[in-house]
Amino acid sequence: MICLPVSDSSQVSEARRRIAAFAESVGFDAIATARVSLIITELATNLIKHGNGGALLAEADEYSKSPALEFLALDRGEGMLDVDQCMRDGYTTVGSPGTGLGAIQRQSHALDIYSRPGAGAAIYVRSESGRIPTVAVERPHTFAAACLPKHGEEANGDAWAAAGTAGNRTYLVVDGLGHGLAAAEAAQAAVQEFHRCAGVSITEILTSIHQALRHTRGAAVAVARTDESREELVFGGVGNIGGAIITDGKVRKTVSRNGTAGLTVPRIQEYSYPFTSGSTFFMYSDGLVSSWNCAGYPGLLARHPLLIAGVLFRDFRRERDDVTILVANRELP
Ligand SMILES: [Mn+2]
Repeated sequence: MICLPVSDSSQVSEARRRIAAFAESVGFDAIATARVSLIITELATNLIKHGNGGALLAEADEYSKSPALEFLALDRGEGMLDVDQCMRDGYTTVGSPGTGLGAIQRQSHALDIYSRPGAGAAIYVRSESGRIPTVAVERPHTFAAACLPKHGEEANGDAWAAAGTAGNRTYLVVDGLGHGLAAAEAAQAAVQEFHRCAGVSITEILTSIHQALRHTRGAAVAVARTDESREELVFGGVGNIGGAIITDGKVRKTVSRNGTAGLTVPRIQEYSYPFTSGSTFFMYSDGLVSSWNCAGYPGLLARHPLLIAGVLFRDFRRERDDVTILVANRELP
């Protein structure tokens, strides 16, 4: 995931250039790249005008059939008093020709906003190549993750992955020991092994990843699997990867065992938790402060999973570590 600070107007064109190049690199055609440029210009301009500056995040959606990018614009500015009113074309809180959010909406394949007066704004935008933007608000995925390296670091020692089908999804979050290149190697080795063996039991996946990481510096690893027909989520972890299921405002944290995959692993164990209608699952590395919560964010859990992850990233990330926040909703009605 790319994270670009945007606090003055000189950074708008820089953000547009970098993210347009990123779009081309993942296969966006010229028309789709032009749409991305427009979206980024509007998001970045908004951050400066309304957010007192903020951050622009961009990631390719690896679980999409056609090339797709997802963006987050995060700020701690005055927030939008009335999101619906801000969305209506022509409306703007600072007399610029009111095209900001309306223009973004017209150019995007999905748009979602979480904002509260005085507590900043978070905007999620999805953009695809090869398809004319039609539906402005949709939820193509019920899971997503924000995964970013420590500030100033190129390599990301954290990683995540998903496998399986709707209602029976298996998730991985891995945090390579320390940070930087060697941590990233360990994390990528875990992702590779996960994709190789994601169909077997949680305990077996963790055992295989432990073996696969023997020649790396090691990592904290956790794997979770939803089984929606049984209203159940199974979780197993080695080391410091957190898990939490929030249902009707009640938080149930999962259990991981001590140890480091690739180095020392005690008995691997998996645990089962209720995952019922209305449950949201969180899985995260220790780049998120352990005191994070959603209690102060009315309505947030109804938003797009990446928007939820973005708000938590903005407000609860630890500055000195890589961070991963995976958010998964129930997928079947
Ligand atoms: Mn960490």
